[in-house]
Amino acid sequence: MKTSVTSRFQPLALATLSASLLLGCGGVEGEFEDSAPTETELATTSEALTVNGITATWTKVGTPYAASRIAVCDYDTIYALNDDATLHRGNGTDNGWVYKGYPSAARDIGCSGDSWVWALNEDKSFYENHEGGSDTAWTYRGTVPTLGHIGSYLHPSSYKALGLNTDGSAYSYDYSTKKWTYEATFLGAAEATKVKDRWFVLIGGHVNFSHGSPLTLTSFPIKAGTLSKLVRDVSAASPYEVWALTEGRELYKGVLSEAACQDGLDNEGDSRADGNDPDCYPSLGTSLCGVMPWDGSFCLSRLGISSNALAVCSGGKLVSTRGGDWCNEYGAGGSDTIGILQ
Ligand SMILES: [Ca+2]
Ligand SMILES: [Ca+2]
Repeated sequence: MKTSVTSRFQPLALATLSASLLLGCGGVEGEFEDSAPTETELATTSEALTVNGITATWTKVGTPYAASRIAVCDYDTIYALNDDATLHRGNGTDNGWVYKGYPSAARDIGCSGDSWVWALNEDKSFYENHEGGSDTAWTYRGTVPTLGHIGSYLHPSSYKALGLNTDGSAYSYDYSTKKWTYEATFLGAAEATKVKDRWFVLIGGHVNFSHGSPLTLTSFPIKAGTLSKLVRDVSAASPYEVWALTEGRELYKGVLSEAACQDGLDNEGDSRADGNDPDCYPSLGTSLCGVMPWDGSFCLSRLGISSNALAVCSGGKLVSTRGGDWCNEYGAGGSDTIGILQ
C-alpha cells in the first residue's frame, strides 16, 4: 500500500491531453439539428413515470462521448472521469467541460461540493481532493479491497462519499472521522448515490429512486421509443434531481416532481408540499377553475389546502398560475376578491 499521492496520480503529458480531452467531452452539440421536431422531442425527453405521488422525467443534456464515470455535486457541477482517466468539470452541456487533472489510476469518482472530489483507484485505494481534482492535491485515505464503486453522498452536515461493495452493501465515508459506516444493501447494484434520505441506485442498467418508509426502490428507465437506454453511471446532488450517463455516453438529467397534490406530503423531497409546491399549481389550478362559476384570480387555498398561490380562471379553464404571498393559508377563500383581483 503506497501513501505517496504522486505515485498514484502522476500527471503525464498534460498539455497534450488537455487539448484532446476538451474535445473529447464536447463537440457534438446539435446532433439532432436535422431531425423533425417530433424526433428531437423523442430523442431528448423520455416518457414520464408516476409512482407514489412522484413524477419522474428524463431530459438529455449532452453527449460527453469520452466520459466513463460521472459525479455530481452542488446543483449543476458535474465531474467526468474519461476513459483515459482525465478529469473534467462542467455543467453537463457539451461545451461546458473544463480539464481539471489526470488521476491516471482512478477508475471511479464521487464529489462533495464544488471542489471536493473522491477517487477510487484500480487497486482499490481511495483518495480525497479538496482542490477540484488538481493533480497535486490528492490525499490517500486507505485501501478497501471489497469496494466496487464510489459515488457522491450529499450530506447536510458533513463531507461524505458513498462506497458500494461488490456484494451490494453500501457504506458512507466521513472525512472528519475517517471512518466507513454501513448504510444499506442493494443486491445487484452497480452504483449508488445518496442525497439526504433519497437513494439513487443503478441496477441492471436502470436508475432506481427510493421513496416511502420502509424504503422502496422504483426503476426509472430512460425510454427511447419502445426500448430503454442502459445506464453506466448515476450521480445526484439533490433528492429530486439525478444525472445518468448512458452506455452510449449520453448524459441525462432526471427530475422528480410532485404529482400527488392533496395528500399532505412533500412527495419528491423539495421541502414544499401540495399547494405550496409550484409543481402542483397547474393541477390544483385546473381543479379550482373547473368548479369556479366566475372568471378571475382565486386562491388555491379555496380547495381546502395550504397555499398562497393564485389560479387565473376564465370560462372554467385555468389560464395561468401565480406564485407568491397572495392568500391566507388554510382559509376557504384566502384573501382573494372575486371579480376585483384579476
Ligand atoms: Ca403531495
Ligand atoms: Ca414537493
